[in-house]
Formats: sequence, C-alpha cells, structure tokens
Amino acid sequence: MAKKTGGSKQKLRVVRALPALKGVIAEYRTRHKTIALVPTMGALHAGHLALVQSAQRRADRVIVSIFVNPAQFAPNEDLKTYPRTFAKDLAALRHAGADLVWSPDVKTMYPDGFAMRIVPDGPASVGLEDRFRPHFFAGVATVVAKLLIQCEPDFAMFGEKDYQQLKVVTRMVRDLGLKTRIVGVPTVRETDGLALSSRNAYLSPAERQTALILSRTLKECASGLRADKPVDDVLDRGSNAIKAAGFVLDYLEARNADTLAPLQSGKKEPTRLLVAARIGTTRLIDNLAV
Ligand code: PAJ
Repeated sequence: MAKKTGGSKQKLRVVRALPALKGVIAEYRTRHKTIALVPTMGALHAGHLALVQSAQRRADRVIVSIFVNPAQFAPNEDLKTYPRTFAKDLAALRHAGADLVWSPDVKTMYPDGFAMRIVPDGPASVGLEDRFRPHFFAGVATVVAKLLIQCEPDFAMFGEKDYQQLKVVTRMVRDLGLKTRIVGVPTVRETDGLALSSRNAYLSPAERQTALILSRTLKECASGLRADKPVDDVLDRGSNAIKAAGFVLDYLEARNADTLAPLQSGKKEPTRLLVAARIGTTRLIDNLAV
C-alpha cells in the first residue's frame, strides 16, 4: 500500500555508503515495502519535489539520490559551479516526507579503475541534446543504470522537463530488461511560465525576464501547429522570436513525441516541441506537447 503524500513525521535517513544503502533496502524488502527512486543532482526546487510527491503516490518508500554526476558534464561545462545546496535540500526532503537520501561521493559511485560506460542509441542520437552535448547521455545512462542497480526500485521518477533524457532512460530500462518502471512527471513552471531548473539560479534579473520567451514561444508554436499551420513557418517564427530576445538558439524543433524522430510530412503523429538556447553563460532547455 502506498502511504499518504507529504508531511510524514518519519525520520529522513541520509546514507553515503553502499553497505548502509543495501541494509536499508533489505529492511524495506523484508517488510514488503515498495520503493520509488527520484534521481537528482541536488539544488532541489519545486520540480524535484513534484517527483517526490509522485513517488509517494506510487510506493511505500521514497529514495531521493543526490549526486552531481561528473560523467555527464563536458570539460567546458558547469560541473565546478553547479549549485550545491545540500543542507537546504535535506530540509526540503524532510518537509516533503521522503524516507532516504542516497548521496554517495564520486569515489563510491566510480571507484578507482572504473571502466564501464553505457552508450545509448535510439532517442539518444536524434540530433537534439546529443548534438550539443555529445557525451551527456552516456554519462546519464551509466549513472542511472548504477542508481537503479544500487536502489532496486519498483519505480523511478523522471521529469518531462528533460524530455529526451526521459525517453533515453525509458528505452535503456526496456532494452536492458531492468525491472524498474520509469514514470514521467509533468514540468513544474513558475507562474509566468518559466520551467523550474537548478540552472535558473545562474540568471541575472534581466536574463530571468528574457528567459520567458522560451515557454511563450513553445506555447505559440504549439497553437500554430494545432491550427495546421506549416511546420517550417511556425518554427521559423519561433526561432526568430527567441533570437530577437537575445538568446543564442541551439535548436527549436518539432519531433515525434515517442521516438523523437523528425516529423514525417503530411502525417498526423504525436508531436513534441523542444527548445535549447543560451543566454550569457546559461543554457536552458524546455519542451511542450502539441
Ligand atoms: P536534475 O537536473 O537534478 O533533475 C532531476 C530530475 O528532476 C530529472 O528527472 C528532471 O527532469 C526533473 N526536473 C527538473 N526540473 C523539473 C521541473 N521543472 N519539473 C519537473 N521535473 C523537473 O536530470 C538530472 O538531474 C540528472 O541528469 C540525473 C537524472 C539525476 C542523472 O544524473
């Protein structure tokens, strides 16, 4: 039976070593508790907490992993400066009623001599994030596979905010025959539409205002496509609006919502709009169902 959401008075356990993790999981299993895992890199916000809530609805025990995964950052990316707010994260998870925080250090996750990498194909090589961050999905797939093996969850929650990542992880679990069910959770947004992201912390007030153009453009493009306007025209207008606002646009694309393959002309298919753009030193992504 899944327990009720939020406000649990149970103690939040924080575990940093594998034997301790395995001990707690064995205890859960002996007591026939189902487990949901929420993988994160910390700097938690309401988007992460929505995943925790969704996990609480599905399972008896909720594990949140906090691990800033070096394997998914390229040398020129923000590993060093990635926001780390561990004490605040613990307070938020305690308040949300999570049961266990799994927070290994880098040596625990990748012991000396670690020589393994899962390199996903399919939705991981469709020319979206993979085009701009070529090592990203191998880093994500490897760490998520490790987290699933370490925590043995019945469910693992992933945000639609990182839509391609959700598809990659879903495919990995299917292709490797892992027994965890991957659950996608809708994107949590600020009231003005900006998708919550740990990287929003990098934005200056002016950039924060400009960033609204991303969600606005996705909305406008979605209504254009729903009204059967030509895809190229819709995307051109959208791209121009984003660039005019001051972003460097990596991509704005309409793709098959399941496979992320390019749309086939003249065919009705489930469609997802996806955008990635840079302002100053910050790179933001967002997406929307059509
Ligand atoms: P991180 O960026 O911390 O995100 C952790 C989870 O929270 C991901 O599943 C992400 O999609 C989800 N999330 C982030 N912002 C959200 C929002 N506004 N609404 C809903 N969900 C949101 O994604 C990662 O970490 C890492 O790649 C990870 C999967 C942990 C592997 O290292």
